[in-house]
Amino acid sequence: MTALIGIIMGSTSDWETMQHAAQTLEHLDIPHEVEVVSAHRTPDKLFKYAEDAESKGLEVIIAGAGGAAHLPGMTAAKTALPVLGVPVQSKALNGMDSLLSIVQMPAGIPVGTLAIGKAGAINAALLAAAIISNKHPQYRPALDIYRQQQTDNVTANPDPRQV
Ligand code: RP5
Repeated sequence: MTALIGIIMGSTSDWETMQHAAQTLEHLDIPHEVEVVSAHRTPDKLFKYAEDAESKGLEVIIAGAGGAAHLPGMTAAKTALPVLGVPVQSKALNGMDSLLSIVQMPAGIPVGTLAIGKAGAINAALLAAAIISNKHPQYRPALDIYRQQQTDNVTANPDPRQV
């Protein structure tokens, strides 16, 4: 099935974080693709990926990167598709560098920026799922079930000492 959501990341070292986006989309049964595309090490590949994304069927791109994290912003500069940025937790600055690099886009080229690390990766997948569900309502029930299960888990375990 043609991928609707593209997950890209600046390095294989980002996979530890970005696998949570992929796992979430697998759980929701939404077709997606995963690829390492580096803004700094493979800039030509990044341009081609972003330029081809829409014509090959992608509707949302999730881009994770750490440190001087230019991948989400440069991707957004080369495609009109929605780009969701995930700041990967860097070793030196705990991801504050990644967050600020991704979130502080100049007006005109938006990147929807999520939280640092695993939470951001999961939420990027959920947000991407919500976006594509507007056009593909068959994916909406899985999102509703996901949320209901969270609610059920909390209400079924109200005493934290027993979890
Ligand atoms: C960024 O540099 C990547 O997104 C990664 O988070 C960071 C470190 O990359 P490696 O040196 O681990 O390949 O471009």
